[in-house]
Parts: sequence; C-alpha cells; structure tokens
Amino acid sequence: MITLVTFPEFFGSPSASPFCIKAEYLLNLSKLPWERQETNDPRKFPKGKLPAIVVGQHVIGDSDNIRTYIEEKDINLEQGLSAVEKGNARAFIRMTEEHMYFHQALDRWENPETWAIIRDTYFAQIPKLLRGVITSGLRKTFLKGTKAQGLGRLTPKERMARLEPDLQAISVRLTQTPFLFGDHPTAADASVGAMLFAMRCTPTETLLKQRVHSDAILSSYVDRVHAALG
Ligand SMILES: N[C@@H](CCC(=O)N[C@@H](CS)C(=O)NCC(=O)O)C(=O)O
Repeated sequence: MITLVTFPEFFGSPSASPFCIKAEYLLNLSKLPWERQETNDPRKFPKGKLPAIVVGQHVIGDSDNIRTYIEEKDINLEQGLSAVEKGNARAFIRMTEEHMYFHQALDRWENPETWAIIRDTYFAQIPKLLRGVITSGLRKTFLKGTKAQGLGRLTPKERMARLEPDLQAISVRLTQTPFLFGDHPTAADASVGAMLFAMRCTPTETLLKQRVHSDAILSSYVDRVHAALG
C-alpha cells in the first residue's frame, strides 16, 4: 500500500500545499490503492518538504518523483497524448510549479491580513505563546526566498500583471477541451488544477483569489479536475 504524507486540508481544499493536492490527483489518476497520512511537520521527509509517499521501507519525496514512481509501474498518466502534446504538457507543468506557485504562496504569506488568519487557524496547534515566534520565523524565511527568486519584490498588482499571461494560456486551451489536453484528465491537469484550486481557496478576498474565483472557465475547470481526480 502507498501512504501519501500530506499537509492537512486548508480552507476547503484537500491540502495546504498545491504539490500535495497534485500528488493526490496523480495517485487517483493512476488508480493505484493509497492511503493518506497528514502531518504539519515536513522536517523528517526528503529535502524537508511534502508531499512524500511511503512504500514499504522506501520514502519518496517530491511530487515529480511520485509521478516517476507511478510511471515506472507502466501506468500511463498522459494517455492519448502525442509527443508534441507531451512537450507542451511539460511546459505547462513547469510554468505552474516554478512560476505560478510563487504567486500562490506570496498571496498567502505576504498579505498581513491573510497571513494573520493562516497563522491563527492553520498553525493553531502550536501553543499560542510560541506561535508568534515560530510562524514569524517561517514567514521571514519564505519571504526572503521570494525576494531572491524575484517575485517577492513586486507589488500585488504587479504580480497580477505578471501572472495574467499564464492564466490566459491555460484558459485558451480550455476553450477547446474540458481538460488541458483533451476530454480526459492527464498529469498536467493534476498540476494546473491543483495550483488554481490553491489560488482559489485563500481565506481572504485577495486580487489573485478573486481573479480565479470570478473566471468561469478557470473556476469550473478547478471543479472539474477535482471531481475527476479528487
Ligand atoms: N518540488 C516539490 C515542491 C514541494 C514543496 O515546495 N512543498 C512545500 C509546501 S508547498 C513544503 O513542503 N514546504 C515546507 C518547508 O519549506 O518547510 C514537489 O513537487 O513536491
């Protein structure tokens, strides 16, 4: 049996991490049996991050490695895609995970109003006396990383302008077919659907949340991917 180790549910989405949601979607797409184990502490998992799967004695961290594990079992997560579509799918996954992810995470961790809610709900299990110190350390480290990455230097409005072409690229595909590469979900939908879901479940009305929530194409896509793979 595969055990998926994941951050817990977050404001109506299956996990606080879009990568954990993606892993859940990939496992469901694979139809392999699996069970869920929740933790808030990723420190003892590979690279100190989640998701990870535990299979017997093996611990496999990173959603991309989880995908490889599934594909090594001769399970096709891109059924029906041509070589060119597979190349395009890879580019969509990279756009989502290496660019859109930072927008999604900044939307939660930077905005003081949103952050206060997350600190006092998501991190509520940390005793109140310690919570402020621990969580502000986590936040400081995260924001420092986004300054180095670059997006952390932009205002929320500038970030929205930077993100818009990515959202358009997704939308334009979805005007053709219900999923990114056809009538059925594939690995790219697991990444993109999970990231948009994460953007849509931010607990305050940020520009980013409103953008995804009010977009009929994107929002119905989030629901469709979740209905198929959640
Ligand atoms: N490339 C990794 C990214 C995973 C990742 O960034 N996980 C974050 C949550 S979204 C994490 O575990 N962060 C914990 C930490 O940095 O302490 C994947 O695809 O699984």
